[in-house]
Amino acid sequence: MAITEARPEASPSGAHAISPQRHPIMEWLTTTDHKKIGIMYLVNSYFWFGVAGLLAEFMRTELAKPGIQFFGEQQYNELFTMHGTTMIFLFIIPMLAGFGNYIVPLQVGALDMAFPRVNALSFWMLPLSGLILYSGYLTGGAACAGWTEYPTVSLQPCGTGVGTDLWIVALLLVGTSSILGAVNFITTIFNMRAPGMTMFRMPLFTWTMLVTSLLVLLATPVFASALVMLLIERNLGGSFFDPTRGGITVLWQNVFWFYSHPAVYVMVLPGMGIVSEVLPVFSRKPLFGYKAFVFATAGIGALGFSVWAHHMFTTGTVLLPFFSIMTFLIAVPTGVKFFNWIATLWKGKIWFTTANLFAFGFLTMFLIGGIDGVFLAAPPVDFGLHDTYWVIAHLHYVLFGGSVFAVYAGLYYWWPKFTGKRLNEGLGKLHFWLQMIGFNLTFMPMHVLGLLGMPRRISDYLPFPDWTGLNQLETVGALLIAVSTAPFLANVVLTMRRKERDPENPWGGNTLEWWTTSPPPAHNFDSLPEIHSERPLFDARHADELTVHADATTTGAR
Ligand code: HEM
Ligand SMILES: [Cu+2]
Repeated sequence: MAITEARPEASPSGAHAISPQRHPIMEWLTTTDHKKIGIMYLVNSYFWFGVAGLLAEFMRTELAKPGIQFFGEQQYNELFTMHGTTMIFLFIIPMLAGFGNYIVPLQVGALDMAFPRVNALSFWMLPLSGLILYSGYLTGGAACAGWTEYPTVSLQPCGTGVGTDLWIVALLLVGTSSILGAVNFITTIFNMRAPGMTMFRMPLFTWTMLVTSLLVLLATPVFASALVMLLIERNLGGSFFDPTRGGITVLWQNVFWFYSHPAVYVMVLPGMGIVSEVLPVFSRKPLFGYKAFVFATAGIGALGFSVWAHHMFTTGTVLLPFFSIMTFLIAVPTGVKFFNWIATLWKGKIWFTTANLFAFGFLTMFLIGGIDGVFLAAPPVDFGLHDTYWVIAHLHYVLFGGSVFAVYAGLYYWWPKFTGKRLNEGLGKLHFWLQMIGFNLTFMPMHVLGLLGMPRRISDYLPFPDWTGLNQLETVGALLIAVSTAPFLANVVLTMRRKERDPENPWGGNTLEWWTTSPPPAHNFDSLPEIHSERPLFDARHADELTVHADATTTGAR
């Protein structure tokens, strides 16, 4: 293929060229190479995915029938708190940052992140905060007031233990890590792009990481302030939230959601970016409406700051029409993106790889999650569904159906970049279908349970026959999700042990990360192509057929 001819020869010395004497373990522990740090992010986050998944299986086992089986109320409170907190703060957010770390410098043609040592610091805070969070279990009880940690609960007997303080400290660390990471991404993207890589020639994943980083930078300090207030209130006699001591309870909710709603986009925008890399490559077409996609991403980011109080409709303290309308509005740029994706697929030569299947999984499941959310955006509906299983269905269709499917799309797509070898497609497809079926079995019935009025965050429920049946279905689904990861893990091991390597650019990718070797050398690139569009490799392959103008600002080679 022309692409291998166009690719420059990489240095034969490879990644260890910089420090040949160091022990490989020391090399990983002290590395400032964004690729190694990216891999550590991914491995660490995936580990916490497993831990939080295990807690979810415990919850589903408890809920398989009415009555208390294994976990009493307090233990169940700890389970869903630790599950939600871990999934969000130790898995999804850092997992996507891991992709960003590995891929963004390569996609913009940079040698590394702007601040490599700060990058290492951002990473190492994460395993530490995980240990701090889970050490709560050693102090007689982990945090138990939900991942939202409302002071109405966290200041009450349930939350008086040290576990809640450890939760606060752990999240302060995660927040600091995120902020440092965001500064690093923003600086790298603004200042370290290769010659010719204008903003509107950047790959879409890089664009989504830029907008995500801006959200993190603006929102996370607000969350940090809330955490510090809660820490002071709990330990130093402050009174911010406790109304019996002059505090305002909904203050926490305002500050918390001012961060946590934008954080939803931190968890989803990079996933949209991954899907926007995967779909065009496997449809053999450029993404339809590149600029519209970029503006829609920026629009979602900006609107994301004006909707936080839709989590507080039932408190009676917020202006319902305003927050409702703003929430409906967010569906508009999201809809634009769906048009981008569908039009990209339209008449494309679709290649049904595992990565692409997961991207389709993202499109369909995230769409359901989005529609669930539009229902909740209508206050009269929300008043009925608030704190029921409908909300649990909605949040999992967004975060699992959206983010997790996108994460797997990214893993299958970029695995040959990380390792030089593709994952096995047969096992990959088995993984996809088991997960797809398990996911829907688990979370689709939650809509019905929500409509039937089953509240969230309960370890026991009344023995209505239709509740029990649906709950059992969900438990089976949750087991199937766990089973679905077995082919994936087996795939990873088998691929690692396989000797022969795949072509450097097995999918025919068009963005800069595919210009260099797989895996890339420590310094990333030996040379760079001329960049005239958002698909420099396509241009290089078709240089003889196309007249590309160096001053073209957008997509030259259609
Ligand atoms: C193996 C797959 C999963 C299963 C079986 C599962 C199951 C559950 C269940 C049963 C609850 C409800 C607890 C309750 O209200 O009583 C829950 C809550 C939650 N889950 Fe999951 N979940 C899974 C994956 C995920 C993922 C991937 C994420 C996010 C990335 C996530 C985020 C959350 C959050 C934020 C909550 C709310 C916790 C709270 O109420 O404080 N879950 N999950
Ligand atoms: Cu929200």
